[in-house]
Amino acid sequence: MKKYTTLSDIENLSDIIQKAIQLKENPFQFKALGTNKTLVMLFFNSSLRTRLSTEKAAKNLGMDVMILNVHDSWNLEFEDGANMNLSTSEHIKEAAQVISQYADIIAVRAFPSLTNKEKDESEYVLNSFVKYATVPIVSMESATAHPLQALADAITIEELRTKQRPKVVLSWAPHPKVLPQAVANSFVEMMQNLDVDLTITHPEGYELSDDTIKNSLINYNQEGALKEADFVYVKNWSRYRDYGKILSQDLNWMMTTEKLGDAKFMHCLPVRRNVVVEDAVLDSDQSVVIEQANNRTFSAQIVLKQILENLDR
Ligand code: SN0
Repeated sequence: MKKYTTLSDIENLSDIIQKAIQLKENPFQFKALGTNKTLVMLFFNSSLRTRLSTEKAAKNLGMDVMILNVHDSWNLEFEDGANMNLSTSEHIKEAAQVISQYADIIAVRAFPSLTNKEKDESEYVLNSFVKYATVPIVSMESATAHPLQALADAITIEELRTKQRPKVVLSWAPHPKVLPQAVANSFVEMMQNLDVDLTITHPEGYELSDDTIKNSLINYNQEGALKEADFVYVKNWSRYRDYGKILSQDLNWMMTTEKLGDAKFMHCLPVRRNVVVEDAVLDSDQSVVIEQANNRTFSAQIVLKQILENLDR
């Protein structure tokens, strides 16, 4: 693997899922691979799981890890040809090359603005690192995608499925904040590439981009969509078409034990209790959110491993 910024960087999906599951059995067996290699993790946004699981994954492979919260650093300029006489102190052209002197792999978290659709969709932060860094880039959630989460979710479903082709439902949930579509986008794309029966359910107006939906089934009736589900992935996202907007009348979309039926409950976390999902679901043994979080380590570890194996020095 040369980089991991989109799911299409995965060469063989079923193979990488199986290899991640194998890593779990003996996480330290490739400790020599990362010795004397450094992962630099750059955060433009908050993180709990991503930061700790990716650091753990790197350390399991013997790597050194350095973390920079970008807001503690210089204000970066991304525009080509900018006249930098205002608030930005350093251009990404220098910054990315400089960080590359200290890193063998750079991981970046950069959420969207959710105000400027075109700019968000250009993925200018992530893609500037891809363009100007001289080492491989890993996305730790970008404006439009969260590929490490989707890989962890695929591992979780593979481990827990009790039938060849489980029914998976992505169910939108209410939320007080304007959230990205990234997790939903990557989850849908991942499910489209697995042997699952996928249904997406959300109120009208919350359609994801056509590029994401492709031929996937959308059912605006949550109850109908949830029938006979094996896995229910609950997630809020803000509107894509009326970009970054929230409709007001959403509250009965919260996931409850009644709606969940016999399905497993999935969420990437962090989750707002009793807004997105009621306590009884999260506190039941149908919730697999902790397993998902655990699999974040092995999703990151298999990705870092495959990139380390491809480093030409
Ligand atoms: C982020 C999102 O993309 O939805 C990260 C998920 C991995 N979630 C949030 O920002 C939730 C913040 C909140 O206040 O609930």
